[in-house]
Amino acid sequence: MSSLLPTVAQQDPELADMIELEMGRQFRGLEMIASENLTSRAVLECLGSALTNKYAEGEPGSRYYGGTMYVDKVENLAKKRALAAFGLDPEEWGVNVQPYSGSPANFAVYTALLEPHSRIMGLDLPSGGHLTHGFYTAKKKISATSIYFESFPYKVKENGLIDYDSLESIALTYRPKMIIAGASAYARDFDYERFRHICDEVDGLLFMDMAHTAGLIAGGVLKSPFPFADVVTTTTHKSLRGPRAGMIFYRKKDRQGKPTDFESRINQAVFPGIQGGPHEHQIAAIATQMREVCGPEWKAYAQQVQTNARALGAALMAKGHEFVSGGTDNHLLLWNVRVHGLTGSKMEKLLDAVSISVNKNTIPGDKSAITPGGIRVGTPALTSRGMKEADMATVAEFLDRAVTLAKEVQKDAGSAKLSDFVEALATNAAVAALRYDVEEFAIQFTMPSFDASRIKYKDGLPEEH
Ligand code: DSN
Repeated sequence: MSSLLPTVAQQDPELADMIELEMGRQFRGLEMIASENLTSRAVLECLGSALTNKYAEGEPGSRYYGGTMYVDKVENLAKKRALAAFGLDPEEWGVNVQPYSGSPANFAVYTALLEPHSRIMGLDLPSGGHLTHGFYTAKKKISATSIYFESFPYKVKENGLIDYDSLESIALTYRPKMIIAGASAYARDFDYERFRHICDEVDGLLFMDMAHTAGLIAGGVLKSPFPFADVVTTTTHKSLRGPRAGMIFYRKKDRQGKPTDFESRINQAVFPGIQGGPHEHQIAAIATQMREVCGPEWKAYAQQVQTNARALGAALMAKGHEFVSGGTDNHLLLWNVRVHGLTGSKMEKLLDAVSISVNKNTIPGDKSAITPGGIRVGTPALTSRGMKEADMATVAEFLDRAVTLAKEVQKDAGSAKLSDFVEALATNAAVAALRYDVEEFAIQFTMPSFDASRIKYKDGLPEEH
C-alpha cells in the first residue's frame, strides 16, 4: 500500500493510541479468558483487507450483487477448508461460513430447522450453558431463543457433570424437537452417544454448539460430534484461533444416507432470514485460519492447550484449590473460589489488577448469578504464546498468590461490597508487586500477530494507563 496513504496513527492519533494500549495490555498480561485467543497476523491482514468493501448477499455463484468473482472464490475456499478441518466428506456435510458470530449462527439454526415455539432443551446457563441455548429466569425471557422457542433446560449435578439421566427423563415427557449439546463453561467432554440416543427416543434433532472446543475437536484431542449430530455450529475465534465469526455445518444426508433439505433451510435462514451481506473479510480470515487448522502443527497446539489446562489444574489442586468436576478434559477450568470465602466478581477484579484476564462464572450451588462463586480460566491464548507445562506451574503460583491477596484485600476493605474491594485493591502494595511479576513473566513470550517491540510497555513495569 502506498506510504502516501495515512495510517490510523496519522489520521486518528487519539484512536490509534487506544489500540496501542490494548496491544500493550495483551502483551504484558496473561490472557486466560477461556473463550479468547490470540490470532495470527495473516488473520488480522484478512480482516484489514479490501474485502471489507464488498457486498455479496447470496451464495457463491448466486449473488444479488455484481463484482463478486473473487469473493466467490474466497468463500468457496473457506467452505472447502472448513470441511477438511473436521475431516468431513462434502457429499455428506455442507457448511455455511457467513454467520457474523456464534449467536447469529445458533439463531439461524433454530430459524431454519424449527417452527416458532418448538420445544428445545439446552444446558442451563448457571450449569455452564450458553445464553443462546434457551436461557430464561423466573422474571424474564433473557435470550431471543427463549422468547421465540419453548425452552426446558437440563442441568449439571452437584459434582458438575451433566445429568444425562434427568435430561433423558425430562425429554421423554417434554418431547423436544431439538436437544442442544455444547457449553460455555463445562470442563468435560460430551457423551454424544447418549445425546443421540435420547434424540432418537423422542425423534428430535441433535444440535452441537462446539464453539468452545472446536479447535480441540479439529486437533483430535476431543471426540468428534459429527458422527452423531444433525447440525453443528462454532465460532471461529475461540480455540480455533481465527477471526470473530461463526460457521454452521449441516448434514446433506441424514445418518441413514437419505438426502436432507438442511442446506437450503440453513442458507435461507442466514440470508435473508437474519443477516444481510456476508462479511467477506471475515470469511477470508476463516479461510486462512482453516488452512492453519488443517496443517501439520495444529494437532500439537490443540494437545498442548489440553496439557496446559491439566497441568495448571494439577498445580493449583496441589496447593489445595478446588475445581468443579475435579479437573478438566479440555481447555478450561471452573475454579471454585467460594470455598475461600471469595466471590468470582472479586477474584476477577483482583486478577485484572495484576494483569491476568479471567471471567467470573456461576458454579453448582450458587444462589445468585450476580455474585457467582467461581471463575473460568482457560489456556488457549497462553498456549498460542508458546507456554508449556513448566510455565503453567509459574502461572499457578501467580494465581495462588492472587487468592491469598484477595482474602487480605477483602479484610482490608472493611465491607463485603465490591466497590470497597476495588478501592482497597488500588492502594495495596502486594497487588502492585504481583502485577510486576506477572508482567515480567508475560513479556518473555511473543505475540502471534504483532511485533511486540514496537508497542507501549516499559520492561514489564506497570503502565500508568
Ligand atoms: N461469550 C462466549 C464465552 O465467553 O463463552 C460465548 O459466546
